[in-house]
Amino acid sequence: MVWSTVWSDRRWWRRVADGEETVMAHQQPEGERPAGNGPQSTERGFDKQRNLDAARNDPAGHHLTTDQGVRVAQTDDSLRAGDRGPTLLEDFHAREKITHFDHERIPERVVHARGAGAYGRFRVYESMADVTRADFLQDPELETPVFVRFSTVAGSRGSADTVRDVRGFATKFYTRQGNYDLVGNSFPVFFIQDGIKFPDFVHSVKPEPNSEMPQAASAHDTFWDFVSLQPEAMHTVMWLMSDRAIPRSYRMMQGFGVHTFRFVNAAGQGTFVKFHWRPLLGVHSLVWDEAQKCAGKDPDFNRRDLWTAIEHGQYPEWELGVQLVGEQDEHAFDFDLLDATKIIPEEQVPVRPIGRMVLDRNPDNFFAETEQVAFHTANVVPGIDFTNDPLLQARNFSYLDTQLIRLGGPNFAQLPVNRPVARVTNNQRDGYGQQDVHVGTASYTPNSLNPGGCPVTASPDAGAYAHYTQTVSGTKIRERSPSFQDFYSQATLFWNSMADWEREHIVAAFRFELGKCEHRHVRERAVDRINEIDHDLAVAVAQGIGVDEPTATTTNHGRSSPALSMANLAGDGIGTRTVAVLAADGLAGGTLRPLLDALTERGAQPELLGLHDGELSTADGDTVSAARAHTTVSSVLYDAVLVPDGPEAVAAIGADGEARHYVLEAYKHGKPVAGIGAGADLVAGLLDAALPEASVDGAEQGVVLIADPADSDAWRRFLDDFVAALAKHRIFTRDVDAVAA
Ligand code: HDD
Repeated sequence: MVWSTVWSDRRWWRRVADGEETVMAHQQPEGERPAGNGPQSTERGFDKQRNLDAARNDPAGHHLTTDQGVRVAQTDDSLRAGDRGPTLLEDFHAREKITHFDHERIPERVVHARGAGAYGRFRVYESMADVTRADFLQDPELETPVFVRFSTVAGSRGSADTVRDVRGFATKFYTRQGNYDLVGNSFPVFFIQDGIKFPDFVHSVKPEPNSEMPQAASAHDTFWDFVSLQPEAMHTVMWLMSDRAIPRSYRMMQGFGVHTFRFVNAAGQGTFVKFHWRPLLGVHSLVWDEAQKCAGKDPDFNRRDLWTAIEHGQYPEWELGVQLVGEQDEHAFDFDLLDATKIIPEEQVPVRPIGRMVLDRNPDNFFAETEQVAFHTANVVPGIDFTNDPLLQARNFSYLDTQLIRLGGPNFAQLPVNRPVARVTNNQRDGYGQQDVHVGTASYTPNSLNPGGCPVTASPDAGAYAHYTQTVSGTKIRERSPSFQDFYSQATLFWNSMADWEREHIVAAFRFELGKCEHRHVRERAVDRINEIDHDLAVAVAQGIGVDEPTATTTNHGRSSPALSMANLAGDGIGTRTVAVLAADGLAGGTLRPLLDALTERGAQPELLGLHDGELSTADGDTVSAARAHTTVSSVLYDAVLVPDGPEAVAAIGADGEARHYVLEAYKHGKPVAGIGAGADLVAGLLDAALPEASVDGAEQGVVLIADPADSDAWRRFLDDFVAALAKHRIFTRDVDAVAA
């Protein structure tokens, strides 16, 4: 019997749907039960959570035991000869406890060590049968469980979240046909074209080997030495210098499969495909000064943001899109589809939205799930295949290999988070940590000893993977194709597509990064490379880092792609935006409550930050609770800052240097700042003092003030203006350089 027969068994389906009993794999009656880690069926499809239930260990209602299940009476003192005597070897409990602790750590991922994960679901909008036979892309009614892990690349497991880096965006689809892993990044391109360069690239960006500095940063000599000697990196370097490298939230970040993959339909026909994830909250980033401060104020900034949103039921969503290219058009572009340093401009091939993913459950245990999850680009299902992209080919080797050392042997696919919901049956045996109890005498194919010679192979019609049929020929050669040799056109395309503020941030990023390089020749060579992208950009960078401006003038091709600019990807909602509402005793409760309600109704998250924690007395004799004291957090951890009304409270806020800093720092970072009544006077006064030369208020500048909150028209306008400013995310038209914050 093959699994498809088991799982289309109507009897079992009915039992689950009717809720007659909780059915788990290990409770299935003999004959119906899938051996090992079988699929878990629900009305909605195949439920990974049921599959995980078997592994969940909840201490509620249980005694403390040894690993052998023996109950423990005392775990605070080791067994000893006399109360001041030596510890006895006989103390099996102490030895087991300490030994297990000694072995708690496993090697961190060699890249992408720092990450955060969540479970969710994916559903396709309409059948994609015309291009792929992948089962999870056929039926809009079918929900496929997923686990997603976001990560930074260069830093260690304990490094800060908000460093300048690419972000990993890896999705494991637990499909009925087996696990499909889309192991992507937040940039659509990569630094190198051939995987054989990956160790070189990673060694260059990791901390320098003599000093192990700097942590989680590309701003050092070895990185810039490498990328300036390996110019294929320059397109991705442009993305790295842009604000894309400091996302406001994983929930506000695009994801890309990067490579050109191949869809294959039931007729065996192939179509090239690039994958795109688009966040429904829009694409937003931090600013660099803020990102650096966040790294100290809250090193878990992005991880906490994802966790908290899911805990609050604000489930992040992404739309999956594809760019499809017919095989006949493989050579229709001025770049090679197999070159992972290139995008297909969306103006040339539009992104077709095909489905939606929502993340709605945090893991129960970071180590068991987020740390032990093992992604692999070669985890594909029927209907999805590879291309000859040499970066992808190397990845198809590396991911399996790395799990063997990281997770300690070949049975990592049996770890709960990695277990497919599809039935696993094969003749792979033994190894460290084997979880399955394989039954039967024959562990080979073909055999005549197991009933029916099982496990037997299946035909593609019965769901077996069929590799795309392709004629391959060629001379054995260690050489890059001439079609991979254009290193700069798309870097220029990216630069040309940026809004003014994006360009300013890129110049500042180059100056910061290269300004950290000790070797002058590295700075100079990097400027030469930038000059190949755009002369004006290179001049601007050179001026900031004290090297000669490049004399060679280069020609910018002038093309742009609007889809590349974050200015065009902002979205318009304020869902989950955080607002720091500064508060002190004596604040005006009458205007505060409707304000908080109005923001909350629109999905934002205002937080009352008291000059002290606990209850705050309001001017009308009531009390409100502070969410926390303002000294425990910082303006950089919020999307906007607001000072409410109440002369007594505002006087106290105005007298507190840290509270004043909230307003000025938020302004410097382009965030909306708002004030009500006396609070408006304070905000205006602070900004006037900081920028005496400039006219800084005005809703269009994101400075939203209301003098008289009792004026209902003005109040409505105030709310609308504040919401509109929040939706813009940042106001980058401000001149903030003079603000000392
Ligand atoms: Fe990789 C991890 C994404 C090129 C070798 N990679 C890793 C992760 C992501 C990516 C998201 C973390 C997965 C997780 O959360 O567990 N990697 C990419 C992308 C690439 C890329 C989008 C280019 C398009 N990677 C790449 C190359 C190689 C590797 C060329 C090797 C030849 N990557 C690895 C690895 C890692 C890894 C060493 C470390 C931990 C792991 O695999 O599980 O095998």
